[in-house]
Amino acid sequence: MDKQEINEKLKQSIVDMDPDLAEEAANDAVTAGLDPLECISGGLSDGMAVMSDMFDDGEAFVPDLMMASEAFETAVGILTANLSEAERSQSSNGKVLIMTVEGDIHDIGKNIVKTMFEANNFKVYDLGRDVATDTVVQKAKEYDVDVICGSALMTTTMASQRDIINRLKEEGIRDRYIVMFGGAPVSEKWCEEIGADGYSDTAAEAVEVARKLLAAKRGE
Ligand code: B12
Repeated sequence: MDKQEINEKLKQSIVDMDPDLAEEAANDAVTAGLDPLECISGGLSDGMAVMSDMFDDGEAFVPDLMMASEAFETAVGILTANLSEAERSQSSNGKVLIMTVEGDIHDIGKNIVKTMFEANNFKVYDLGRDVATDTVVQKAKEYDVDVICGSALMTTTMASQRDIINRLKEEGIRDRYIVMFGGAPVSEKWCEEIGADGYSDTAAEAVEVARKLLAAKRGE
C-alpha cells in the first residue's frame, strides 16, 4: 500500500466510524514508515472534516460523531506511540499548558495541537477538557509555563477564552505568558478583541506562531 492509499484508508475509517479499520490503517501507516503527523493532519483530519460537514448538514448525529472520534483517537494512539522519545517533549523549546476551555468537551483539535507541540520539542502539560478557568491560571503558575493554549469549539464557550485573559489580568500576571487560542469558531479578530497574543487555524501553524512569539519575547 502506498502513502495515498493508506491516507485514504485512514480517512475512510473516520467516515465509516470504524475504530477497527482505524487501527488497521494506523498500523499500515506505521509499517510503511509514514510520518505520523502527516497522517493525523492529512488522512484522519480529512475524515473528520467530512463528518463535520455531514453533521452540519443533518446527515450525521452525535452518536456518529462519538464513534468517529473513537476511531480518530484509536488511530492517533497508534501513530503517536511510534514517535521517538526525542520527538516527544524534551522541553527544549518551552513549556506549553493546553486545554479545552470551561464548558466545552470537544478535544480532538486540542489533542492534535498537543501532538504537534510535543513533536516539536515542547514540554506539554495537558489539562484535558472542560477545564475551569481557575484551574488554568493555577496550573500555569504551578508549572511556570511559557505558553497557554486554549481550545473552544462552540461560540458559547469562546467566552471562557476571554475569562482566562481577564483572570490573568486580575492577578497581575498577564505579561508572564504567551496566550494563544484556537478552535473552529475562533478567529484572529476574536483573539485580538480579547487581547490574546496568537491565533492559528491549524495545529502545524500553531507551533510556528508560538515559536515566533517566544523568540520575540526572549528578544532573539
Ligand atoms: C466531533 C464533534 C463532537 C464530538 C466531540 C468529540 C471529542 N472528543 O472532541 C461530540 C459528539 C462529543 C460532540 C458533542 C457536542 N457538540 Co459537537 N461537534 C463536533 C464536530 C462535528 C467536529 C469538531 C472536531 O473535532 N473537528 C475536527 C478538529 C480537528 O478541528 P478543530 O477542533 O477545529 O481543531 C483544529 C483547529 O481549529 C486548530 N485548533 C483547535 N484548537 C486549538 C487551540 C489553539 C490554541 C490553536 C492555536 C489552534 C487550535 O487546530 C486543530 C487541528 O488543525 C463539530 C462541527 C464543526 N463544524 O466543527 C461539532 C460542533 C462543534 N458541536 C456542536 C455542539 C452544539 C455539540 C453539543 C452541544 C451537542 C449536543 N447537543 O450534545 C455537544 C457539546 C457538549 C459540550 N459541553 O461541549 C456545535 C457547536 C455550535 C456552537 N454553539 O458553536 C458544532 C459546531 C456542530 C454544529 N454545527 O452545530 N461534538
